[in-house]
Amino acid sequence: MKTIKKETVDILLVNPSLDVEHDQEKRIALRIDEKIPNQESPPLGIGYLLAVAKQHGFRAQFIDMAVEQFSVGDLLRHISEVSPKVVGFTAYTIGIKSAGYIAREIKKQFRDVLVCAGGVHATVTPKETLEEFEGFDFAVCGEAELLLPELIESIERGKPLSHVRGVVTREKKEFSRQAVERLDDLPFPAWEDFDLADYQGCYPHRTNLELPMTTSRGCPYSCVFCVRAFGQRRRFRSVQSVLSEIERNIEDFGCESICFVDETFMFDLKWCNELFEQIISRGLNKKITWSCSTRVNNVSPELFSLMKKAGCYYVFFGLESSDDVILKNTKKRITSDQIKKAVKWAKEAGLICVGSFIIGLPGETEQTVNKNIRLAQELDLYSITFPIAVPFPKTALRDMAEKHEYGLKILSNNWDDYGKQYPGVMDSDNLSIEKRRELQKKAYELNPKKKIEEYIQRVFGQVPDKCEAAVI
Ligand code: B12
Repeated sequence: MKTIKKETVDILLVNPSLDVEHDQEKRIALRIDEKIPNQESPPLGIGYLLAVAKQHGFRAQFIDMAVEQFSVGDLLRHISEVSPKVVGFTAYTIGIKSAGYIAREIKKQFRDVLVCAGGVHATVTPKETLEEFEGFDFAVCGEAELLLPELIESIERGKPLSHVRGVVTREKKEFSRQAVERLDDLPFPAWEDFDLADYQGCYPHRTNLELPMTTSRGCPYSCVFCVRAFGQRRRFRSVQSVLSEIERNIEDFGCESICFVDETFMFDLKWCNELFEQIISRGLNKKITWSCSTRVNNVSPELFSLMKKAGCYYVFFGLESSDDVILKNTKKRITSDQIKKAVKWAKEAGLICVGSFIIGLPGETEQTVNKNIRLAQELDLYSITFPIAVPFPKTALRDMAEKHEYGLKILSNNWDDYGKQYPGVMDSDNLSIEKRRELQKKAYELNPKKKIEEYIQRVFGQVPDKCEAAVI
């Protein structure tokens, strides 16, 4: 755990937790490998915001309440010690109620401290968030790097906030979602402000330190379950900028692996080939391993081989369904045939594959889930998850459920339920929530967690060098 400094700050960023112990347990439960303390990576958006604040000479601090084991009382005490001008919460939908509750507690004690909501939930539903949670003075809609300096300055000078683009107040009628056009102009995430030992990485990456990176923002696809918080226009960084950040991560932080967390990493194959070639020619593949997620169209045996050569350790496939009709209903724009081919090629190239099938997409029946379970067994990925579909706000899936399309219906509008199995947030006429849970249990029983050494030995016939050297 990092030592939290007690000096005054301009902005205090907070990842909320109401029940620190429970959230810690949840983190532990997510672990795939028991020997790795936890498997999360530091929040990239916060890393960027801290870097921008610093670049403009502002003092910013971040508290991850679950990681730092900060109770609400601890946070209130901390606020009185560091006197921030603004406290900004970052929250996905599953965290917004905690953020809203803590915001209200802050306002009760510190009337002059402004409190705002940022992150995915506030981005897609800024007005609704302000209506639902009285503790927030305003919300920030979209990517906040470019507006952050103006926001802090306006607060310091007592200027109205409503003129800051991307800031949404209860009174403001018109606002737009902010997007950074020139990603190369952003500073690299300020990992120096984190205790990186608290974050070991997203997946079972067997290295000392994995850091997340993104090479683009926005995704042109229209999968119905996705929020597309960054919009559909894909903006991307130069290969040079990405390489410089990798080098900085190695030199400054001793980073041993990178997890590319772009919504759609493999999009422009010419760009990808250039990045991979450059990683090899600069010898970075000898210093780090990396992972990414990819769609199953847009790939080839040659591409996977090049990725492997460039140090790729594993790939995550968003498979979603084994059934072509359901894939079509989901607007995923892939086929089951492409799924089989992509996994086969990736394994042949020596890449560890992980993936997920979503239970309960439009048109799903017990038979189609069983088909997914069988395909999962056949694909024999290192790790496969079977999340039950969640109709997040402003997704096409939620629209469908609200219109009762495919017999879908929403069971709960309580955002706290959106990250839980019980009571369940959506089901359909032909697949009840109980049935969804029962099939999920069956899916995991038939596709149990695997031991990585055994898996590598069995599938690739040997333990690759990186794994032998890896610290567990
Ligand atoms: C990478 C990723 C992850 C990684 C996170 C890695 C990391 N260390 O950051 C992992 C794998 C851990 C993850 C987990 C989950 N994820 Co996820 N994830 C993503 C993904 C693909 C990219 C996120 C990212 O890195 N963005 C890059 C940074 C720069 O953006 P950012 O964090 O949003 O921050 C910017 C703005 O939001 C804003 N901002 C953020 N915070 C704040 C705070 C303030 C005060 C202000 C002013 C501004 C601000 O400014 C930032 C800089 O521009 C998104 C898709 C997307 N487009 O968001 C899904 C996404 C965020 N994930 C999603 C979900 C559902 C989950 C899970 C709940 C899945 C699950 N069932 O387990 C978990 C929850 C984990 C948790 N701890 O709560 C959903 C969220 C939907 C919703 N409405 O909540 C998304 C949108 C995908 C989707 N389905 O559409 N995820």
